[in-house]
Amino acid sequence: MNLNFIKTICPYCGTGCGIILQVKGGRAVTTLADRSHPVSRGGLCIKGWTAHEFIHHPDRLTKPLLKKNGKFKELSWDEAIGLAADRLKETVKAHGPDAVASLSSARCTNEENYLFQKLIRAGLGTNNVDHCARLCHGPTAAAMAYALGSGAMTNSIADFSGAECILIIGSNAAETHPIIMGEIYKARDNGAVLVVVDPRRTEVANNADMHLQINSGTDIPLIDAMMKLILDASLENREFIASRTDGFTEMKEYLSQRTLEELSRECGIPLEDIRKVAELYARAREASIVFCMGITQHACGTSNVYAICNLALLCGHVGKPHSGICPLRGQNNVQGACDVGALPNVYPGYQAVADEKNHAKFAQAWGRDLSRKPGLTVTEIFAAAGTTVRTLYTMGENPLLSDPNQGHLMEMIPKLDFFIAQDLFMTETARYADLVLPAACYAEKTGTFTNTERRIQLLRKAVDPPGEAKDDFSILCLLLKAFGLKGDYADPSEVMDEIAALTPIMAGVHFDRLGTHGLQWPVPSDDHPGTRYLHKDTFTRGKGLFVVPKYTPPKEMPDENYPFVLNTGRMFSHYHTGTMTRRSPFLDREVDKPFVEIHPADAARLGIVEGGGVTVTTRRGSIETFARITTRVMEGSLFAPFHFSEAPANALTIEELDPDSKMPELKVCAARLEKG
Ligand SMILES: Nc1nc2c(c(=O)[nH]1)N[C@H]1C(S)=C(S)[C@@H](COP(=O)(O)OP(=O)(O)OC[C@H]3O[C@@H](n4cnc5c(=O)[nH]c(N)nc54)[C@H](O)[C@@H]3O)O[C@H]1N2
Ligand SMILES: Nc1nc2c(c(=O)[nH]1)N[C@H]1C(S)=C(S)[C@@H](COP(=O)(O)OP(=O)(O)OC[C@H]3O[C@@H](n4cnc5c(=O)[nH]c(N)nc54)[C@H](O)[C@@H]3O)O[C@H]1N2
Ligand code: SF4
Ligand SMILES: [Mo]
Repeated sequence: MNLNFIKTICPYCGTGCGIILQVKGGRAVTTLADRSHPVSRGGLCIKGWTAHEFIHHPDRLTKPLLKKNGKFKELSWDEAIGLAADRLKETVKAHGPDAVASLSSARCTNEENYLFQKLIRAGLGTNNVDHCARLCHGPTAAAMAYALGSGAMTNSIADFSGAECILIIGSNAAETHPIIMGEIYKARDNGAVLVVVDPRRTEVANNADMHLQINSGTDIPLIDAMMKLILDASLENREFIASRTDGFTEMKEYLSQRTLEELSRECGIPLEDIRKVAELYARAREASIVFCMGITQHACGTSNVYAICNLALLCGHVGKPHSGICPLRGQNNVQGACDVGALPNVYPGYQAVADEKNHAKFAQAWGRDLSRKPGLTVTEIFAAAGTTVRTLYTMGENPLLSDPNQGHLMEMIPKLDFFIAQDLFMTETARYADLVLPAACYAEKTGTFTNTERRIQLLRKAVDPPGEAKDDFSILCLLLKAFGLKGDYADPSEVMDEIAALTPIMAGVHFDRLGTHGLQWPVPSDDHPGTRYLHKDTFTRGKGLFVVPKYTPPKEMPDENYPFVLNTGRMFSHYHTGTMTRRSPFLDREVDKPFVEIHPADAARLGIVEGGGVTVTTRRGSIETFARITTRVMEGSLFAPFHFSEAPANALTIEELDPDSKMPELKVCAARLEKG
């Protein structure tokens, strides 16, 4: 039997590694690493190596399904599309366009996300389109766009290896961005100092020169103290501050209001350690800050990111090679989904909906009158289910496991008049849907994904979708036609040409230019080679802006009844809600059941043994899981991954929101732990 080797992109994290799917008899049988790939260069992590394993799983959805009397029945695509379009139109007619809300997908291609938001904006007339970026780097996008003019990672992955100092704040990159971690280790091998700020002693922390084991949610006091110490030692970059920034006077005034002792006490790090790190960062010729969910998933997430930007501006560590502010984007195409407008307040290319010029431009291009009102965010959509939001359409999201306070979602989703879910599998969320549309996975389609360093890369079709499943592109084309919009695109490259024509940062992006290396936006014209790092001579907004952060301690702190701090997140071998990784035999063998990390002293006190059953309870709910006794967590702290539907961490989490970005405080709430 013939073997085919198809070069494509890993469907998991935002590193965007190059994989080669080996296809035999129409089935993807092996995944190989692509040595010619500019980022991964022949490396992959365990999830990449097994990226073929879920593709042909018998649980894949193969037919559209409609729920009748509580049971799903198959129906034809014609019926399914007709029904979806009718129900969406009826909702608009009866309750107005804003009664429809939608979630697009960071797992889907740029072209699919573009078509999705076009359908919602031009077809239905609402801006109610959002996606999981809200629960991820929403605060980053908000803060960096305001302070620097662009919400994206400023530098490239290849820049890490040349840095002299790398601060990793709230990122467990060794497990969550392992190939990028390899570049960071390269920097360390070249002599760089590696400092990790994390309440847990993660694998990254184990491999660092210094680990600041901070109290959860206190990054602003820590960074403020660093800035004060840098100023006290006159290590700030005066020339950079004078020529390239605004707001420094206000920043100094703000910093003068707190004492170093107070700040050190608050974050739990001795002043001498803070001083050492501050000096290492400020004195380095080139220094990068890497951050992720430990920074963003707090009720002061946006301010946390302002604090990071302030520190980089103070030392002039941005706008040059090997230095920068580097939010590691999470999902394979979360960068792209944001870039092409799957957000309620911006059209493709971050062009604000509220700006009259943009409104006119898109209304003309799409030939429809568009809403001027920014739409609802993920967290607001579910709060409004059954009242102002009547019909929901989700593509490639599993909010029942990924949104905070699952119990609330279970209560709200059934209040909808109609719910359409489009996924590869019958997820926990899809089970609540009225209409389920079976979608093709990454290996079954073409299009582009944009990785964390803004690199737009080609995805190539390797195998056919199972049964009657269709790629999201084809499903969206059918729906667009049902709404009288253009739906006869020959292929995704034609959609990219449309995106390019409307999106200045991607104006020069066309499929025939993407080759094996892709292109890093901004690509303002057809002959532009792409951009390795942003803000070179001037910030996208002109001057970089110091912004005084608003520190709020975590909303729910431990007390007598709930004495533990519960932290949630990820682990190496599983990915999010587990729809794909838990169907990979290899990954499932690695870790096949849920767990919670507990400090040995707490375990001893409560009589809990390694691997023993425990119950974790918060004011929202309770889960039964298994104990992992480890000094990775501090005494009085717990850590639970959210990959396991049988012990959903989000049954426990709090909905407290960051007012600036609507990010929930997923990293801190108060919990109780019991044996059994
Ligand atoms: N294996 C795997 N890889 C993934 C994913 C996955 O599900 N599995 N998901 C992808 C996605 S979408 C994302 S967004 C990224 C996320 O990647 P990461 O952000 O690296 O992952 P998390 O485990 O959510 O959290 C990172 C760290 O933040 C720390 N933290 C918690 N609270 C605080 C705090 O107050 N301050 C500081 N400084 N640190 C804190 C946690 O202890 C944790 O070690 O990973 C991507 N890669
Ligand atoms: N407690 C807690 N909760 C969290 C977090 C945390 O750290 N702690 N992190 C948050 C973060 S950063 C994120 S990014 C979110 C992630 O939240 P989600 O995006 O809801 O999680 P995923 O499991 O990635 O869900 C994606 C869905 O898309 C489907 N899918 C995959 N490929 C395709 C495709 O090509 N087409 C279609 N139609 N469907 C597809 C998958 O089967 C899956 O059901 O979770 C958030 N929730
Ligand atoms: S690092 Fe991310 S993109 Fe690379 S193989 Fe692993 S999951 Fe895939
Ligand atoms: Mo994420």
